[in-house]
Amino acid sequence: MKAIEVIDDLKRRFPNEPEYIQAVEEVLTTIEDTYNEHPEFERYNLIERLCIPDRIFSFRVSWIDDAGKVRNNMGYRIQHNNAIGPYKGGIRFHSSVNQSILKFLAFEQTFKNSLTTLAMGGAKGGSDFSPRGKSDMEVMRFCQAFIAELWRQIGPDTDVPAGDIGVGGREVGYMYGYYKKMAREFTGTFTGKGLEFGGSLIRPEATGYGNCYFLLNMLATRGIDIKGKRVAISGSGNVATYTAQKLLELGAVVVSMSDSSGSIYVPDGITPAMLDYIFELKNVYRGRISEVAEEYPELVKYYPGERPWHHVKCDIAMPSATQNEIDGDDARALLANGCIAVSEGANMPSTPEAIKEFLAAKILYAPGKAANAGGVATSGLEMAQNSQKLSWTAEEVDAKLKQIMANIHEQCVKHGTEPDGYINYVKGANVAGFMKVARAMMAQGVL
Ligand code: NDP
Ligand code: 2IT
Repeated sequence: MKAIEVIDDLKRRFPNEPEYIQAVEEVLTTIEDTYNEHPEFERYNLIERLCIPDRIFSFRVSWIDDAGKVRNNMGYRIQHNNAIGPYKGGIRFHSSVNQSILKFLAFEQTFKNSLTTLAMGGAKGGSDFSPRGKSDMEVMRFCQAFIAELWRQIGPDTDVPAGDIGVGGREVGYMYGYYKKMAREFTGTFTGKGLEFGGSLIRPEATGYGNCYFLLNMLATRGIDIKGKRVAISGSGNVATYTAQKLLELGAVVVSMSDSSGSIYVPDGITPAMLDYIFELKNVYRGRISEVAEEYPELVKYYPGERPWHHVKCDIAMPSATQNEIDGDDARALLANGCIAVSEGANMPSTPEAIKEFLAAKILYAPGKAANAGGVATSGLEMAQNSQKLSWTAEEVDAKLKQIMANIHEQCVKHGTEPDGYINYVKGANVAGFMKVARAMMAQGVL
């Protein structure tokens, strides 16, 4: 396999899908050598079958808003690969959603899920519907219309969706409820469910906590203590807020958060009371991050329209908002400001140019498919609990999450350590994630 030839061919066949091509290119260029050590892979044209999703469902979602107007959105589910387990991955509701973005996410999910060591294939779904500014009833009607189309394609051993951007506990509850009504079954077909109906303790916290655990493993390779380290976080949703919570517990100083309208800079660090305010602001009032600066004018500065990377002096960056939110300039600014580690809560937040900068500077750099895998891993634990009709304690789930993140770190070290000792986590995560899926695909024949 020549990575460049496969990529060129995919570009020709899918010319309007830049995010998908970007994700494929990152993986193929790092696994090329390993792949070519196995001529049997090429005989089975494994690479093309691994890059192109098994199937894509796309459909119109029609719903009625509070004013009685009929609205139409697009809905999708990409079932990418189920070689190692049922399709598994989140659902994203955001105005930017399109097929290219969901294809990149489903592709990434396949490798991420493989890294968790649990039996989960890769999928992703979503809609260009945005819950922002919609009433609860509108969100409910939309979720029901979305599942009315999708329910036949998902199931506890077929395809198990969960949350992502714009989809949290509220949306999962509405979608799961409608799924249950249509399928006439009470099974673990969604993860991220409410605790009263099959959800797992620690699932809401898991992506952010898991990213912090991964970061601790990375810092340990250089004997660095997290206490007192200044951390810039982007986003202020599920992943960002629980990352901040765990960082405060660990004694780090969280100096920024953001949303799509701008970012806040908190030179002395976000306090526990401020973080409580942010949780309430985001989850109850569904407000904006700018309101934190209004509430704490002496402590917080707001930068409208800006991402956190330029104006914040930080030791560590944990991008936790969206794809391509750190470009080459942002990466250079972070490095110039003394950043020693980047651990990605979001999926593909760094552009290829930014990744090049981080690797060239030989800082600790963890790609999302390793660092944010704690979320889906805990979804896997939720599936296991649902199958057994049992609930584990928060301590049990947290201990398993820590162990899984340590395992992922170990796999990255094993497959990504370069001759000079530098751990290339991009290569490590891609090679480790790929090999398990590849072996499973080989064993199952051409499908
Ligand atoms: P949320 O919807 O809870 O939060 C998303 C946050 O990112 C919000 O602050 C939002 O701001 C901001 N954001 C979204 N889109 C953009 C954009 N285009 N530009 C700038 N800011 C943006 O989502 P999550 O916290 O769940 O997800 C965040 C990231 O983490 C995503 O990349 C997701 O794929 C990834 N992830 C999530 C997991 C999970 O379990 N939830 C697991 C693994 C990865 P605003 O309110 O203004 O839109
Ligand atoms: O990107 C991700 O890993 C998620 N949004 C979580 C997926 C899941 O199935 O828990």
